[in-house]
Amino acid sequence: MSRLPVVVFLSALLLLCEGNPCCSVPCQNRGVCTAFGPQNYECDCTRTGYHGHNCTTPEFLTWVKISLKPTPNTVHYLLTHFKGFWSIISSISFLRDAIMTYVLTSRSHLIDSPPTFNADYGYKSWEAYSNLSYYTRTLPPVPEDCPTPMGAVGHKELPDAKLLAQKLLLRREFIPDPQGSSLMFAFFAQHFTHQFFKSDMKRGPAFTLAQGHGVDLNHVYGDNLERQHKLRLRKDGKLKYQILDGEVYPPTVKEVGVDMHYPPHVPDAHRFAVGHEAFGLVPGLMMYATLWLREHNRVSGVLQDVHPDWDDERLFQTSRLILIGETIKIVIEDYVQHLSGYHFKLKFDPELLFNQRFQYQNRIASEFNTLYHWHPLMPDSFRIQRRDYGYKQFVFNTSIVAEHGIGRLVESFSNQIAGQVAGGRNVPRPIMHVAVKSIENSRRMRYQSLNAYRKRFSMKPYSSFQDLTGEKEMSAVLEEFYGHVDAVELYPGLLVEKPRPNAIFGETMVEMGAPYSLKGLMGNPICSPEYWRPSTFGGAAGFAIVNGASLQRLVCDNVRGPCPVASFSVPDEKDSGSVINSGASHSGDSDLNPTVVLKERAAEL
Ligand code: ACD
Repeated sequence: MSRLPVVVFLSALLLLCEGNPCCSVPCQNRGVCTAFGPQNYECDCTRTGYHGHNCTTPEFLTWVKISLKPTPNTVHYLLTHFKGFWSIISSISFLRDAIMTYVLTSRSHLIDSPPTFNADYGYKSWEAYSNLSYYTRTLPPVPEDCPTPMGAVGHKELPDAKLLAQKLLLRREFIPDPQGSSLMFAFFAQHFTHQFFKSDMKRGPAFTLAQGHGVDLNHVYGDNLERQHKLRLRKDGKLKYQILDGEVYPPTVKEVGVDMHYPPHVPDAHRFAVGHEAFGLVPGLMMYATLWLREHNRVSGVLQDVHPDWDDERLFQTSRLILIGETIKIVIEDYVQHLSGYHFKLKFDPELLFNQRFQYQNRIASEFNTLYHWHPLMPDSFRIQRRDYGYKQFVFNTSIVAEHGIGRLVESFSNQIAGQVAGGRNVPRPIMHVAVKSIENSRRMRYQSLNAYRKRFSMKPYSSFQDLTGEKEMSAVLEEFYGHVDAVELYPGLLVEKPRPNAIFGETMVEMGAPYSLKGLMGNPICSPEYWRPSTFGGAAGFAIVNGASLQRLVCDNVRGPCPVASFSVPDEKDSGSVINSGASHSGDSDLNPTVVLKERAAEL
């Protein structure tokens, strides 16, 4: 687009906008707008690579870069096609390392570190930087004195949140994820993210109780020392547990005395106590909580064998670091790998960043929390060992966990397909209220529009409603509700966005989600040069546990009897129902890799 129409458009917006000239977001390319009275503003273009009144003129090097840079959709296409090519590239170690380093740096450079704004500070301040009880904000809130809720465009009032959700988000008929994500994936997402998305609703949606702002496993160990001490056995570095039917499960609330959120009808015996107060909500969460509890006690046993002289505290603390490492490894190499759909093999290797410009710190952004509301993943009902549970029977029913056992749950959840997240109209009715809340909370926090976020994350803004949804029906509803495509809100926009071909998400979810994710994972202190060495993890044995972690291994090391295939994607019809012999040696990768196991089984038959 030539620059003239942009300037004319921005000037027209400015005329419309009395009060605060920054409401129309005149500064482009991450330039910072400062108002001087109702008519004047200044754009600070420092280090943006652009100059000019509105930071719209690229410097020479920027011009070269943007001219050569492929679009995100092109890069995604290349990475999700040409399987043979990527399998060769992934097997050549220096090429794999170079590409992975580029993925990590190009993504994490999009995140401000140290963090900048929060819901109450749209300009830089020591208060916003230092107050860990807030989520940070990637884009400042829309100023209070703007003519419309989205700044200067769109209607004076936003559409009713319930009506909007009903017309655009509510599921008509279950739409399965074309990438084949399983419920094992969906519950992992829910379990894992609740350690850093933990809004303090007493104070409001802009506040968080998870002040570690990252992967600290507070959902396993509790988010404060008092809770942690109650959950610990205080012997051999272990966590408290109980034995049911010969297997380890979390202890009861009655036994340990920590607060858990259970409704009154849940009997004492079924009130399991774990790190996160809300994990009694669904059996999928309690399944993962049980797996990690078992893993913690298994790892502390391994450490104790190597260091018989270590006390309870050191065994506990070192086991926790190992579990943090295992989690990051599983998230990058199993979870993000699945989600990306890439044929390029992602790699968790902190050393890749040791000679790069990278800050080992992280602050969870409110927008990251909002975009992660992936409720369309949830099915209409939950099928466990051929029994179908509706929401009423599933929610707060922890008896399911010990009744079926962890192995059976893993098997069932790995075989049931989750829903597609983008594309609209796939939020199940029983959890629609969460989607409505998410819209309301975004408004309370004065989020900027979907298009403002697209620009912030180096995407072209959508030019029309149809450009956004890729169809006519929902785009007509959006037009009626918002009046202008630049006024579409972030969360509804993400959920109605056209999915990429055969994908779970649209472009914006990935281009925003990936930077937050990779920065959050690699910004963990255990990935820093001083921490990332065997001694941090108790020596070679502990370091090997971190470096050998996978979802399949987590399951096989912690279920009794035949080990089910544990997978973030559902198997092809012909493959379902496979088991892995947990009595087999776990020394190599191949005996725990579900694909390899399935192929080996197929060859046997
Ligand atoms: C890339 C890798 C592929 C990224 C693909 C999808 C990303 C979309 C959403 C976020 C996905 C996962 C979140 C995982 C971890 C969150 C960790 C947060 C830690 C604080 O192309 O870059």
